[in-house]
Amino acid sequence: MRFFTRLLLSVLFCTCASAGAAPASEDGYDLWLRYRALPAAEAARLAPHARAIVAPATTSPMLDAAIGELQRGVGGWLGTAPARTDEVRAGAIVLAMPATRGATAAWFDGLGQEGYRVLRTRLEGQSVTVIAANTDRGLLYGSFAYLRGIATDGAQKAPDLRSTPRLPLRLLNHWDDLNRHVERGYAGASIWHWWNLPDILDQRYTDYARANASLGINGAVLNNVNAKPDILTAPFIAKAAALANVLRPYGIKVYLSVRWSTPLELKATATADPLDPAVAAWWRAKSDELYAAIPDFGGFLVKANSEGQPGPHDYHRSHAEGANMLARAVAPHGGIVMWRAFVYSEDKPTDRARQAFDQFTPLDGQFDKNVIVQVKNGPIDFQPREPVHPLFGAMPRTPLLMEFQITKEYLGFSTHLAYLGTMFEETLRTDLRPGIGAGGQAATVTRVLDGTLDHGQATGMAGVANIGTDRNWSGSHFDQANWYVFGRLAWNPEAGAEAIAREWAAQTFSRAPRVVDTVSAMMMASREAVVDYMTPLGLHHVMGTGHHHGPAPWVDNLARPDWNPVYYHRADKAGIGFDRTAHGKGGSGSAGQYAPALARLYEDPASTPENLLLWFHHLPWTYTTRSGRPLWDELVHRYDAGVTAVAAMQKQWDSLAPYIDPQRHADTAQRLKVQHREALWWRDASIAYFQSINGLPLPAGARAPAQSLDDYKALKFPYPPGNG
Ligand code: BDP
Repeated sequence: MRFFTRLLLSVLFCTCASAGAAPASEDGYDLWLRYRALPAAEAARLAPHARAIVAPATTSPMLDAAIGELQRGVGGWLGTAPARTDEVRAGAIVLAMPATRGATAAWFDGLGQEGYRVLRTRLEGQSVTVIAANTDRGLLYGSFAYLRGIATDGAQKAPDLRSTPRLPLRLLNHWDDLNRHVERGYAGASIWHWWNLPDILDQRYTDYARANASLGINGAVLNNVNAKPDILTAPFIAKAAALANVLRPYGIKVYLSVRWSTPLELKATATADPLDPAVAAWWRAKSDELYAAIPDFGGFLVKANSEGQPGPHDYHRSHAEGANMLARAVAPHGGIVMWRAFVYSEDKPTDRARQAFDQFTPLDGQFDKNVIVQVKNGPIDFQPREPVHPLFGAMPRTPLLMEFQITKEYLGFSTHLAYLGTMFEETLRTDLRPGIGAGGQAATVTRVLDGTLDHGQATGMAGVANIGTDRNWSGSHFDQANWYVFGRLAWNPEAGAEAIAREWAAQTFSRAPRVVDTVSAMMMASREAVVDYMTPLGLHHVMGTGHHHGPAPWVDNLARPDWNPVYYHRADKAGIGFDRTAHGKGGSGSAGQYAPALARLYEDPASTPENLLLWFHHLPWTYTTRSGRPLWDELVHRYDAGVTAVAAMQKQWDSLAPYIDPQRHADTAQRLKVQHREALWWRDASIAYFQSINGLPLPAGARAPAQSLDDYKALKFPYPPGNG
C-alpha cells in the first residue's frame, strides 16, 4: 500500500478511536514496544522527519538490529517503514558515527562506548534527525531512546536526548531450571526451551532481546542460581551458545550460574576443593571450552555454601579462595565471577540478618580483580521492606553488585499490583553515612555501585527476572513495569521511579494524560499498600512456608529457627519486634553493622524510621508511635490502610475503562479483585494471630477478623507456582 493511502487509513482509524470506540484488545505480548498507528496529528508531525534511515555503509548485526527496530517502530506508527539508504536526504534519520561525513565532533563528546545523542540538526545542508554514537551498541540504544521519545511525547518536540549508562553491568538473573520450571516464577514456564535448543529458535528469544535492549540491559544469566552440573556439559554449552547468538545483536552477553561441585559430580575430579590443582585445571579447561563456543561469554554466577548448596567451606576454604579459583579460569578470556553474598549458616545461632556481613567483611581486599560480590538489597531476603544490606559501604576494596528481585516472591506473585520502582529507588537512595555528606554529595548506595563512594570500580545491578511463557511475559500487565523499571534504573539509578512509571504507562497503555496520571498514581502508591497489609512497621518474613503465599505469622515448627515467622516478629504478651540493637542492650547487634551515623539512627526507636521500627526494635504493645497511637492500634491502622489503598486502586482502574483496551482492562480488574480479597485476608489473619498473643481489645472502630485464627491456620495451598 502506498504511504499516503496508509496514512489516510490510519488517520481515519485514529479519528474513530478518539471519537469514542474502545481501543482494540491487546494481549500484552508487545510490552512497551507497541508502535500502534499514531493519531493523525501526531503522524503528520512525525512523517516529514522519518522519511528514510541513513546508516553507515559498514554493517554489523547490532547496526542491523537498530535499523530493524527503527523500521518496525516508525513503520508501525506511520504505516510504512522508512527505507535504508546511504545518502543523506531531507527528513532522514541518520545513524552517525564519528567517521560519518559531515558529522560534528561535539555530538560524540563524552558518549563513551555505550552512550548516544539524538538531535534534530542539519547535515550536508539537509534537515535531519541524527542518532549519534561512538559504537554500533550506542546506536542501538540511541535508536530505542529515539523511539521511546516519540512513544511518550507523540512527536511534539524535536528530539534532543543524550545519555550514557551510569553502571556497566545491567543484568537479568533467570532462576530458570533446565526442565523449564522457574524458581519463584509466576509467569508460566521458562522461555528457554532447553530441549529444543540449539536447533529450534523461538521468536520469543529475539523479542526478549529487543525488550532488554530497549532498556539497556546487557547481560542475562540464563539458569537458576541453584544450578545443576549439567549446564556445563557439552550439549548444554551448545544450547547456551545458540541463545548467545540470538542475544548478541541486541548487545546482550550470556552468563551461567554454576554449581560449586560440578567437576566432582560429573566425576571429572575426586574433590571440589578450590586449592586442588586438578579442580582448578578442570575449571580452566571448561572455561576454554565455553569461550570457544561463546567468544563473548560473560562469566559465572555462584551461590555457594548457601541454603544447602555446596561451596568452598566444605573444604575449609574461604569464599575468596573459592571465587578466585574460578576467576582465574575466566580471567584470560576477560570473564567475571559474580559471587553471591546470600549466605546464612545452619549451625550459627546468631541473627540471620547479620551473617553475610560477618562472613564477608573479613574478606575485603582478598578477592581477585574480576570477582564481584553480588549482594541482595536487604539483609534477609527480598521482603516487601528491608533496610539496606549492611555490606553496602562496608567493603571498600571489593566491587559489589546489587541484586534486586523483580519477580514478586514476597509481594503477591503476579496477582498483586506492586510497582517495585519505589522499592528499588528507596534502596538506591539510602544514605549510608547520613549527615556526613551534608553540604556535599550523600553517600548513597548508587555511589557504591558506580564506584564513586570509595573510588572503586563501577559495577551494576542484577534483577531476578519475572519473565516466562505467559503471553504477556510477566504474568500480569503491570508486572511488565517491574522489568521495565529495573532496566531503566540499571542504566540510570537516579532516573526517578515516578518518571519511569509515567513513561512506561504512556508506552504501554496510552499517552492520554488521564491514563498516565492515574496509572502512575496507582503504581506509586502500590508497594506501600502491600507493605501495609502484609508487613507493616518493619515486620518481615511472616509468610506461608515454602511457597511464601499469604500470612502465616504463627508458624513455629520448622527445622531451623530462622525459617520460622515467630523468629522474626518475636511477638509475646508484652510486645513485638526483633531487637537488633547492640549486644550490651540485649539486641543481636546487627544495627551496629551499619556505618556509625546510620547505626546511631537505628539503635534508638525514636530515630529509627517508623517503617523499620519492628525490624530493629522489640517494643511494648503500648509504645507510643509517631501518630500518637499505641503500637497495637498503629499496627491495626496500617493493616487497614493497606486494604483501603487496594480498594482505591480498584476505583482508579475502573475509571480508566473507556481508555484501556477491554482485554487488558479486564485482566487487571480481576487481579485487583483478588488482591483486595487477599489484602483483607492478610489483615484479618495477622490481627487474629497477634491478638491471640497480646490479648488486647481491637482499637475502637476496628472491624473484627472475618474468621477464627484456626480457620486461617487451616488453609492449605497445594501446587503453588514457583515453588519446589
Ligand atoms: C530465596 C528464594 C529461593 C532462592 C534464594 C536465593 O526463596 O528460592 O533460591 O532466595 O536467592 O528468596 O538463592
